[in-house]
Amino acid sequence: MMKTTAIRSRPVLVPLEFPIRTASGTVTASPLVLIDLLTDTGITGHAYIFGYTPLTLQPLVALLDNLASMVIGQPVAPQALEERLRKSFRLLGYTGLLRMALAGIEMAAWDAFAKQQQMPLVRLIGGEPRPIQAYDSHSMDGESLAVERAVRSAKAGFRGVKTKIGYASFAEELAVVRAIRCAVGPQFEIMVDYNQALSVPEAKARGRALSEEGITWIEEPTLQHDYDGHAEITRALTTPVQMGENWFGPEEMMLSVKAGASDLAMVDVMKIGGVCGWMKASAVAEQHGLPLSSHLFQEISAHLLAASPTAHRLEHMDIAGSVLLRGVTIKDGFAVASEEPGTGIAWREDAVEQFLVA
Ligand code: SMN
Ligand code: MG
Repeated sequence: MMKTTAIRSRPVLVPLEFPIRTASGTVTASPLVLIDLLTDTGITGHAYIFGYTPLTLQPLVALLDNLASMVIGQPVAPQALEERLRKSFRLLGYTGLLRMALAGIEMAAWDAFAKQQQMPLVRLIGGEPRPIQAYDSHSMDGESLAVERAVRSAKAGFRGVKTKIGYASFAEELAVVRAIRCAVGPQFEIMVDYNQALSVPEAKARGRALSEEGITWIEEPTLQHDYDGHAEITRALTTPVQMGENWFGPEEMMLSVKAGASDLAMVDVMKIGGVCGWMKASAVAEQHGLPLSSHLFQEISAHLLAASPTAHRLEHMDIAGSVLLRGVTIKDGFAVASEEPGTGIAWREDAVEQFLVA
């Protein structure tokens, strides 16, 4: 059985074509930790985690360096590894930066294991590679840039875009939505994302006022941990409510689903706890009839959605492309997972060197 010999974690600050501007803050450059899981066969598993702010990079690297001792010398059996690591931290609690770091190790282990089995991840977990409809995910861009980006996405073959709202006035965001609709036509999907910015009453008011705009989903209208508040908004609106990117683990997804917080589910493979966490979340989504979409991490999410029975939409937001040799393939608005062994994640070492954070 292949065994881990080392874990290498490198913090990088990767340029973004556009800042990720949201109603709850802006990410101007992408803070990533690139993780390599080295093995005694010469195979190396690769994964990255997203730190949201540069402030988390050094703590995540320090945490990963400390966690390495729990993995080195152990077989690269990703499910057993994830279970053992998860159970080791029951007293501390398995959330926050710890869960993010452990998910990074787990995803790198799955990449190494899939390479050893000479299979793309989707096949290793029993799925069939299949195209997943994607949407191009934009920011709180203001009317003219929002329209410019939507038109560019449509020309690139996407069949939908997400625009972030939560502007000071509802009139502003209605103007943005209507300007996009005017530019892309009635068949194009428009999703909106409030990034937790509204109170429940304001979310109900604005959501109702958007009800005739043909919006595909309204995302995180209120605070992400307020499952009852989301449920009240979901009950009040006709437009589907989307949430889930901030669920730390399937356990938080279960609490949200039990509260009836949303009509749709979107899972962040890092926060949900890696591939194992995703597969449990996928089962919950199927049991509760929730269409399942991804949050960030488009390369590995293309594999995981292809193996998810209620797969809905892949979020296309390129937070790591500058340091990757290959990105996810988008054909006619559909994402296709790489057919090469593993997850398809590999570093452009020259770029890694350039963006490394000291
Ligand atoms: C989002 C939030 C924070 C960083 C990247 C993206 C956003 C999304 O909520 O859904 O893409
Ligand atoms: Mg979001």
